Amino acid sequence: MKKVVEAIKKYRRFLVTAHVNLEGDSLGSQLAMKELLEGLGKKAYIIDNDPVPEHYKFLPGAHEVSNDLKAHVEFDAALILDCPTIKRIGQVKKVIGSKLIINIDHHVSNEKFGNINWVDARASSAGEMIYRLFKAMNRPLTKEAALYLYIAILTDTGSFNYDNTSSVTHEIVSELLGYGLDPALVSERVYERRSVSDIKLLGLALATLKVNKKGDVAYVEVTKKMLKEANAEAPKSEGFINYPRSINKVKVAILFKEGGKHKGDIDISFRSKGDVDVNKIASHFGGGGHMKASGCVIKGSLAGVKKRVLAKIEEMLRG
Ligand SMILES: [Mn+2]
Repeated sequence: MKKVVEAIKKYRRFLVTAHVNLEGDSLGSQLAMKELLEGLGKKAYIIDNDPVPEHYKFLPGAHEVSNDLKAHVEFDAALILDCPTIKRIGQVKKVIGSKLIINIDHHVSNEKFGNINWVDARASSAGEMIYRLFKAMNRPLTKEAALYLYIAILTDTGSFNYDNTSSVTHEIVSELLGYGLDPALVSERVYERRSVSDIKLLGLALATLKVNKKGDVAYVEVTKKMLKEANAEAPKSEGFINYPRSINKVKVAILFKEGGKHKGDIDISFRSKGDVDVNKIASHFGGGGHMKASGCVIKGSLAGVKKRVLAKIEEMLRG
């Protein structure tokens, strides 16, 4: 962290980015980082591979996120947030080129790809790390920054339900709420602005639920056909995996998803309950994440990919 603070003091212009498929933590931590940099009189440009999801467009800084990968921005260093691997920033890598990279992340699988790496797997979220950066640099929070950090922590802790939630998390959140945030309103904006087709897609996905013989592995799938049927443009399946995970005795939940950006890719998410390390499973297939939440992408047919993944999980569970 000391090196990050030094670099922020030293340089003047920063490109800020995060992983593809923006969500609460990647978006919130980037916007808060921009507030911090601008408060210090620095220039900050947020460039991401993917657009701001519809339900986050209410954030005051949402319009400051650019997807212009050909933008000619002058910057001295790139701040990469919430990314375990450099690959996860997608096409933004081309914009960064050979510039200095500062990697700030809380994924246990982080590959330390930066020139400066601040990785803290005990942090609940990248947002929590940016909060600590404000404190380390003696910078006051703004109401906007408090909102961004609150959303980052709220979403990455599963609304303070996952075991990355601690008394420290609540202390930070208590301070953030002191800036006049309205938690009920934030929750409604973040979680209750789904479209009818989102819910139809959830119904179709839940109908595919399967559980293994032992009853400790449960999985659902989202296919291209379902996307059409639900009239869903993109596979918006945030939160679907919580349903198989919520089943009694299930230790590993999986979501298999077709219809991602690259043809022939199956996107896979893993969640675990208890002491199964799903980061290990995802890492085996070239992905990564956290002990209880991870993901990977495998090329192949849905049936073939499912077979491979399920066999690996059985092997890991049964040794
Ligand atoms: Mn995160």
